[in-house]
Amino acid sequence: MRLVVISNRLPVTVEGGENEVSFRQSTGGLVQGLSASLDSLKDYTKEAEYVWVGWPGTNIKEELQEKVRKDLQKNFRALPIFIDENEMTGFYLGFCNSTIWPLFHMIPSFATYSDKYFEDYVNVNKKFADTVSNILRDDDIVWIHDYHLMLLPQFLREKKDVPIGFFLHIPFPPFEIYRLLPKQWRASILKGVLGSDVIGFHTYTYMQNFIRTCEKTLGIESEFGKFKVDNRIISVGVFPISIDFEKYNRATENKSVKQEFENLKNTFKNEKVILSIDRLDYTKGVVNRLHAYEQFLEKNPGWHRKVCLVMILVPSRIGVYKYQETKNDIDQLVGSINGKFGAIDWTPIIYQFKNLPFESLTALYAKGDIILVTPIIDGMNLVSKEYIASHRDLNGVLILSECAGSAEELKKAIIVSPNDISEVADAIKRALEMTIEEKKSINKSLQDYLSKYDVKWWAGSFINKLMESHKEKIELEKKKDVNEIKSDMIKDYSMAQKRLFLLDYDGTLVNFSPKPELAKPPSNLVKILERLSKNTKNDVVILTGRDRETIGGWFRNPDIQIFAEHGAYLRQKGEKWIRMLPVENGWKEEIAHIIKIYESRVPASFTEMKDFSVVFHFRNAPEEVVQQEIPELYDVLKTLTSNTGIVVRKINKGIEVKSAMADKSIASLYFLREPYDFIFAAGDDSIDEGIFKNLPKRDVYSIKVGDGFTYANYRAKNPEEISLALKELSSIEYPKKPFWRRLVEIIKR
Ligand code: GDG
Repeated sequence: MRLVVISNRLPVTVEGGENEVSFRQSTGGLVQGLSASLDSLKDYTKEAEYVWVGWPGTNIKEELQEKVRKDLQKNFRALPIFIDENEMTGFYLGFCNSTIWPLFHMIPSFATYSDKYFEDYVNVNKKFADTVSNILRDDDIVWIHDYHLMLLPQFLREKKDVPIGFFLHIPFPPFEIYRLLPKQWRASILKGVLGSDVIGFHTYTYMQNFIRTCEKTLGIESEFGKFKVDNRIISVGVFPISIDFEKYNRATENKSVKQEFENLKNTFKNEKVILSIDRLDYTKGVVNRLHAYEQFLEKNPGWHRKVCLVMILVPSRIGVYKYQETKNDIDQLVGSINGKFGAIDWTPIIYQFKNLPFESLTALYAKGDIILVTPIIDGMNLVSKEYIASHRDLNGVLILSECAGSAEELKKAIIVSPNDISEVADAIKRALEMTIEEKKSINKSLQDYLSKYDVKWWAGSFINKLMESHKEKIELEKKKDVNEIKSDMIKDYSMAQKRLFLLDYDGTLVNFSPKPELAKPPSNLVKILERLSKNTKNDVVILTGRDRETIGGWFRNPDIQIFAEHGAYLRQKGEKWIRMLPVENGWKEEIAHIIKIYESRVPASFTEMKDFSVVFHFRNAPEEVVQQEIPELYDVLKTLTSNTGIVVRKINKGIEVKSAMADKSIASLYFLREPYDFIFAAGDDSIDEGIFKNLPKRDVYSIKVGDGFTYANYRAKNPEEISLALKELSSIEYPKKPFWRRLVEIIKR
């Protein structure tokens, strides 16, 4: 097995001369994280076999491409994707960084929408799919990274069915912001990501946003972080990225880091060092941070000459206007603060706009008395984690924005609102005055956490999940059709002494029809169930959401047992209907009132009121209206009923709102208390899965009707296959009446 890592940028940058090229290791959150974790993948991939696919960071002349490809493959296990300069501009500076980046960071006013950019985005994603599919082996697993490649999972899946994971390194915005993308783009992107088997986010908030956005945009439904789309299960999970803790923690053992650290100590003999280290980006909150530092200096003249803000800004996305604008604002503000407070012998801000080598970066981390990490919004933020890890003496203070993903983990830091300038200014003072004991206790616990949940843990847990979901998929595909196991089933049935049949009705015993009342059972089906239930060894139970009058009217034979309205009513062998649940239906009118509003908007829809549920049917409504109105109604109903005993679920062409206690899977337990040595259970939708899960492991023939994920052991293509199986079972052991007996019966009539 080989891991194929795909990201927009390769971890090596190729610098192209006219006739020659040289290679340089790239920096950046993702690169740092993955490089460190690849070694730890030995557990999953033999000898950590991997290949990294991505853009080499520069436009390479066609004549040089073959040489670059060979060098990268040989020395870096990397496969380059060469992209035309014009297309790259539209893709990277355009759609990625002028549309997705601002929108996903919830700054919609910075986003631009251009058809040409989106076209480039599609084409580049296709190019990745073409190149990768050419090298993919059957036993590869693929891990795609970040917002540049959100269409790739689907494009790749269409070419080769291998396990595909996708990880988003930036936030996923709430639906209301995501919706600002033009309609076609927003659906394509979600469908693209859903081509994966596992989708990972840094935090639960991003994950929830994604799930809700998929539900509202595509009308699909999730359960326990899993989508079932077509015949695939897609798991959505939280995997907070981290750092190579050991590498940062031991950095000062390195000779040159030690030397730089000593130099810094000399330079800042009389000043406390406040650090500010980021890639140039408007999301990082640098301008606000400078205002806070300014206010701190204003409020605390006693600290003048005793502090210095060392600000490193790493050049990034040169060519995107908003970045140049942010840079201008920062330059101006630094000048103004230094001008206002500085003196011949004191510069309040030392500012560098460049990329530092790792040694200088870690020496700075180790020396910095305080670090200000105050992004307006940040997916995770690795700088905050690297600083804590690098401060081996436990003597630093992290001031961290509550809007960084890392704030969900590093709760013991001084947490601030990045827009509250006074709060940040006061936090600087508090940090400067913090006792060594307090700092040590905070940093110790943060370091303990980071050393345990490091980047290896991150990558390992993601890959683990991907492997698990792959195993699950193989199991799912292995499930046999009921026709293939019939002879075993008949044999087991014949030998059994006590048998149970748990049968869903709509979609399982009969096909769906345009109107619920038309899905009447054919007379042969009624006869089959009558024959089966007449056998004293058998308990035949229909479990349905239908009301008891309808279902009871269709199956009048008292030997057939029925749970109606999802288990709210039971008709046991030879008995009358009994109510199984207490009546507590105050909510029904309220829900019906909301549904009525949508009924008026959705032509040909209607509402069915049952004793324990309200069902909104729209099977005959025009598809475009359904797509427009139903996700909204579903969302409204779910929100209104959260934290109540009411559940909302999608059914075939409908939405059902019911008491949580009226639940077929709970009802099935009523019969499952008894020991049976043969169980036949059939169902077609997600609610029947609850029944399948309840069944014992042995002597069970559980059958899912139709495609899709299931906990059942076997599959049937349609209700006809179920009827046929039941028919065959019903004719076993049903003793043929002797001729004289039949004659007596005829005479009696
Ligand atoms: C994205 C998400 C998420 C910085 N300056 C220098 C330098 N760096 C390195 C740091 C750190 C990385 O760059 C920056 O990572 P961040 O996480 O802070 O931010 P983004 O670049 O925006 O990363 C972010 C991340 O992806 C991972 O998922 O956390 O939220 O936006 O590793 O050390 N490295 C060197 N010199 C520098 O001057 N060598």
